[in-house]
Amino acid sequence: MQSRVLLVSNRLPVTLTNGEGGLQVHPSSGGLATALASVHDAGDSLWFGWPGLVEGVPEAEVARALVPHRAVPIHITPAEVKAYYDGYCNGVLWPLSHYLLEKVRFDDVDDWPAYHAVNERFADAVASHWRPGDLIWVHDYHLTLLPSMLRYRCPGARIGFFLHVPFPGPEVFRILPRRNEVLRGMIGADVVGFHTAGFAYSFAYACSQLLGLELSGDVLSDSGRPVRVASFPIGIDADAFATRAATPEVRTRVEALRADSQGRKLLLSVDRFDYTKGHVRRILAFERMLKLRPELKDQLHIIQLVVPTREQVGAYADYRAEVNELVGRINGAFGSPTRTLLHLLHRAVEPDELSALYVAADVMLVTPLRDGMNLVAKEYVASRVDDDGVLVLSEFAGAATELHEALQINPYDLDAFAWAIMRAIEMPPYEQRLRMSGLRKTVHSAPVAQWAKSFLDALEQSPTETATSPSVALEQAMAIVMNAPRLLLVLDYDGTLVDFAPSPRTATPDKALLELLRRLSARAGTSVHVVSGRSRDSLEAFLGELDLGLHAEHGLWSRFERRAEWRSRRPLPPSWLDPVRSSMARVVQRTDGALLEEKSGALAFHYRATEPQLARRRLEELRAVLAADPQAGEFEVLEGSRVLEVRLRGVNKGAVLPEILASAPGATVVPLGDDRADEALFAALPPGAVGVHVGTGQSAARYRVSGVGAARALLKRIVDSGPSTPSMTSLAAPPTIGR
Ligand code: GDG
Repeated sequence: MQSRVLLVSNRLPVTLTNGEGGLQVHPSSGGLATALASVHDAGDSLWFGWPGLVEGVPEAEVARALVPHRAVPIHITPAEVKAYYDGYCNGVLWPLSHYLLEKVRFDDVDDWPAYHAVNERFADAVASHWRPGDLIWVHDYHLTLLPSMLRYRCPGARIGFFLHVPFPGPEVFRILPRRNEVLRGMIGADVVGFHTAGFAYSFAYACSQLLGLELSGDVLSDSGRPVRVASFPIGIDADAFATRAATPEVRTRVEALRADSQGRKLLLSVDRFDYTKGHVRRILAFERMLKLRPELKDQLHIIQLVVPTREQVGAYADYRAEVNELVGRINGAFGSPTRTLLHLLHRAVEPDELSALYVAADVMLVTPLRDGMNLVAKEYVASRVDDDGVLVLSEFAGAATELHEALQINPYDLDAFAWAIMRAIEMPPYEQRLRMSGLRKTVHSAPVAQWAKSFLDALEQSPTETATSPSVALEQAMAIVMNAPRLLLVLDYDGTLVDFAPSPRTATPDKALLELLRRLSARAGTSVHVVSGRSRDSLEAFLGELDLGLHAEHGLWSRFERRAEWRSRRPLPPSWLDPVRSSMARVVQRTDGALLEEKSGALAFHYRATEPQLARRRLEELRAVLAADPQAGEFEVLEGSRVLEVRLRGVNKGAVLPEILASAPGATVVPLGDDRADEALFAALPPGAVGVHVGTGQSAARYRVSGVGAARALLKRIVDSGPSTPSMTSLAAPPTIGR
């Protein structure tokens, strides 16, 4: 691997504090920091992230202190820590990803703007260091918007995104009010990685259902730009854990721990004090077990190491209180004045101490309610150099997809959970060996360095996008556009002026859009045309009262002025329409959520609301039927965003352009479009035209903006640069209903 890597995560691998001895640098703890260390230590990389709150130290000094660590600080204000980190990251995205919906705080109005602003700050910093050829690797749920923000800033960049937490099932993800923004942010990457194939599938499904993207194999198509979605299960440095487990320092600590346990079996758990980690269900399972087998209380010593985490987030304080109360209850009921049954150690420990705990534990309980992977499970296994010990593992940890020889449990099923703990305590040595040797093989076979390498290899092999001009170039073009004596705006409708809606019929123009178009068409020297795949009726109903040129069915029909007659470019109806309509109608009838749109020279099979697997099967069927049609030579099949359209051969947006250009000679042409259908328009543009692609997809357009909001903002600037017109209130699109 030759390229320089720009690593980006919320936290830097080192944290700074400003104490009595001046600025101090400490290593950050946690799975992500350890995992990426193998890439960072290997050489040519820079790491961008938050160094922690270092108040009272000039930013330049902080930056200087981080230079030896090849780290670039991104500063976050105390107010942002509250709204971005505690609020949106850990009050919304974290509980939602772990299916704990009652913990999600949806209504804090400051959280989302802060999340967006911090992502923008990261984007500016990374973009200012990026050089062509660099790989950018963005990590985790704190930075979901960053890949797309970088795609606008760094033309042709290779961008990877890895999510360390679960991607929830699509029905859970749909609850998130900003779901589309988050998905659009992530698909700005070339490779989007997850710990399991299940998470990858849920993400692809959500993109398909909510954004209308097509999935083929493990590649999503963002208007033709491939986005690879795949699983890259993270590993650990198993050799390092095995080596540490055998050192004399660790062995001495193990002896001490065993002496403390006084011949009782040691049951261990190690987790951040986080409600996803399942402490409550685990303690309830102990209680259930001890009620079933009270004699076990004298044979066990239970240690739960709970590492302090996110102490300022409200939901965590309630959780800590609940756990403490349960611990009191169980020790009260089953402990004795001389021996504590369950020890809750509320602190972080040194690596040697952690290793000693792993080695001393007869049974390890890793039982989260949900977990992206869970490295603790793997670390315990790697530390069991004698092939003994038993791992009890929640089936809801990503690690469960790899660690088959663990005793897997459902933490919600208390009875089965309690029985599994008993089975672990009493497991004969030969079965322990059998299981543990299998587990160790798995953990040693996929070290963490290999995880990083396979992700970066996939990223390096991803096709590079043709470099698109960044926002600076668009600004220069806008200066020309705004000063041009004559302007010709050629606008697509769906996906450009309005957002994707559950049904094409519901994507009606809102008041702000109608006002924007009215003012654009009234601007001196400006002609506005809308070229859409929609039918005449639909365009007439949506935009008929405005002074626009309208072009329906990709330019098959045109109406150059308000109330003028529509004229068709070809004789209609085409001969193939009836038989093809019958074949398509038969498929639609058997496809939940699909609908057939009929136009004069085209038929469109819309499947925005169809379950993606079903849609894929029906599309295969439909393609085969159409290819075998005796009149196939007369029509062409075009696939767009969740739509397959059959239409007259040779009708496309590029074919209508010459006539539109002839209606405004000498004008500067500004076309805007988001879809594959708009590429025919971009390909046919005269020199000097300012083609603007809307979104992150692949495009021949020279410029791009991020989405419908940005497209409208650009049009508003054009309006405002013309002779003065009454001011508008808001141009923001209202939230789309349903999807
Ligand atoms: C996220 C995802 C995913 C813990 N206590 C101490 C300590 N640790 C270390 C462990 C382990 C790491 O922290 C925890 O990693 P996990 O994977 O268990 O959990 P999260 O922090 O929630 O991590 C998770 C991970 O990202 C990686 O992608 O697996 O699903 O939630 O390495 O050893 N280390 C020390 N003292 C402690 O007291 N030194």
